[in-house]
Amino acid sequence: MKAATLVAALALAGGSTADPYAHCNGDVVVRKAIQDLSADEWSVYTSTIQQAMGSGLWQTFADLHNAQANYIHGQTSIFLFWHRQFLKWSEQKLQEIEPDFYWPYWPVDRSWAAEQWSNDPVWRIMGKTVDQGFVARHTFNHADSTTGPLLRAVDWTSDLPSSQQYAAAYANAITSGEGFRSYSDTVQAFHGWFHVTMGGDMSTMESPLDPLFFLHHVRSFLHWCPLLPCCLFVRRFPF
Ligand SMILES: [Cu+2]
Repeated sequence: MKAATLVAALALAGGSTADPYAHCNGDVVVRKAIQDLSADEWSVYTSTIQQAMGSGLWQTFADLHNAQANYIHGQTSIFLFWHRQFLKWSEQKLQEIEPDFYWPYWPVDRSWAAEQWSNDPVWRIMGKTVDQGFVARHTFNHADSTTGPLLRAVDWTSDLPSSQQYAAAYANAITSGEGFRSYSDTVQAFHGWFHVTMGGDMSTMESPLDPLFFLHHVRSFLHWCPLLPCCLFVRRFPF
């Protein structure tokens, strides 16, 4: 974070400014829930990803994640740091295709019960599978690209971590004195729960092949917002 931004953010924490985003240097974008995208934003979102799948860029995302897998999960590094940078870098690569592209998020923690998230409208775009296995004939079926067909094996009966659980992890990391390492590890465990529930490609280290990866990771990072005052809104930094 730029020093000037940090100073202004601290001032914000003290409630001394009327404009809650003035400290974001005017370089502001609203990072939206996927259900809130306009028709034009949907078009940008889908067409950009489809182009990336067709060009091989999308496979590059998954290959990088896979190649680094041993270093970016578990205890050898802090999960949130690497994955935050990964989201930002991949977003910038996609903006080279379409400058108006931004990662949206899926706030599944607010509708965490199985009967809620399994019936979310997002599946009309993301390709809900009735049977286990191939996700056929949907927006992001990239069977004709270098990546091969998208695979899912969703456990439609599994509840997911709730906003209350994410909030408790944050509070507990502070009150217990265990700090950010503990918080990051808990968020990593929660996000792993999502990966396992979706199954298929999402349960492997090639999980960025599935656009669900990005929808969920952005949501996971938004729980970090109390530490990063501009995180929902600023273009350049961070999530
Ligand atoms: Cu990962």
